[in-house]
Amino acid sequence: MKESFRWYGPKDAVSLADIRQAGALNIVSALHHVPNGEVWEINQIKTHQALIQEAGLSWGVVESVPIHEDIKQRVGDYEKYIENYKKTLENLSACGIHTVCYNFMPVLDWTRTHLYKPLEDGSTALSFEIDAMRAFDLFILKRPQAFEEYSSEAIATAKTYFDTLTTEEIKKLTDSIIAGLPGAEEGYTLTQFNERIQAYKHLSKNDLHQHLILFMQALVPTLESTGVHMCIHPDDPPHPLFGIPRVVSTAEDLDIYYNAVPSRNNGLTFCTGSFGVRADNELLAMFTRHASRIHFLHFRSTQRDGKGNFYEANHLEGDVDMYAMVKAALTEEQRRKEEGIADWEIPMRPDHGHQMLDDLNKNTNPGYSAIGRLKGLAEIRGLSFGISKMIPKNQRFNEQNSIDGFL
Ligand code: DNO
Repeated sequence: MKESFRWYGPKDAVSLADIRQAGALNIVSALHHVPNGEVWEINQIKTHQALIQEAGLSWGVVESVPIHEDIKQRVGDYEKYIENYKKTLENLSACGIHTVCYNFMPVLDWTRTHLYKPLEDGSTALSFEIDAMRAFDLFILKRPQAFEEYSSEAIATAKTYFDTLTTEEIKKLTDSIIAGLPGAEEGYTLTQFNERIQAYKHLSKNDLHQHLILFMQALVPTLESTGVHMCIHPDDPPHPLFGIPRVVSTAEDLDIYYNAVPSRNNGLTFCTGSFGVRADNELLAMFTRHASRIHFLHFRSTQRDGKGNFYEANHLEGDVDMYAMVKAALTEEQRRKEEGIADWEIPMRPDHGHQMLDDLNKNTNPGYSAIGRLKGLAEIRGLSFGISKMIPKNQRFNEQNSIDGFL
């Protein structure tokens, strides 16, 4: 796996020099200053790329070129935004960047209710608490439809939770949910957020699936001629929020998408932590089914409690079987090598580390402090090194000569 690290640009508290020391030479980054929907011009891409190259690193993956809300809803200027998107892809390709991550989550990108959940060992983690989310929806946002959508029991529990919150906690919860997490590109006030949500009132899950499919169908000729791999990121969390459907949450969602647009350039970012929040997502089966179109890996683990709550676990703990995931990734790389595919190596970044050690006193992007991600990278690197050493040199690494017998 090509070890990678996300860099948010010159304002990131984690510098390129820090990343160089982590040993991840492949940078995952974006032009966060370009407003959603606008073309990324070649000179802007080159300026950013030069900063990365000067640090002895290379910009291998874009995360993300965001999708304008008009494209998701197919309203307004969506055709213009699709044309702009194609131009951005051509420009990235002209600069030698061929892997682009994106998501199709309506209104919000990834969402957590708490950004600094204290863990027993003194570090902190991102977490998602269902009562907090419902309390926000019902009693802070006061979304008109929310009372019809939740059961009376869920409303009562959320009310009890809400009643414990101080004014400061209400503000913190609101900011965590709608102010925009790192990379989300857009943050909202309560009024703006309510308006954005209402715009989806008439869209069904099937409508959103179709909008995604139509968007990708429009892009495929550009992708195939430029060699760019677009890699959709799963919904995080992988279920609807605020009554709005999400369409990249389950194995069935992936089947709908890839059956409709089978081009290998229509790729997948396999984010173990996002898919792993659902107990009904069989990660290994999903990985194996779509292995040939996985062009980017986000490796992290989440711990769920069966009631809708989860937090970010240590990378080798929690509900994700990281051994199985690393093995599956190495197996796919082996297959690509044997097929003579030049870009056989899959970029992998350790995702969402805990805030720990010196970073506890620093102001860093939630989930993106240096030390926690460095720890995750080191653990995954070790696991990968160990697994690859156990593959007999002259043997194909596949299910038949599975290495499980060694353990
Ligand atoms: C969060 C990230 C997401 C991701 C986007 C991809 O940590 O994984 O923000 O970058 O959803 O478009």
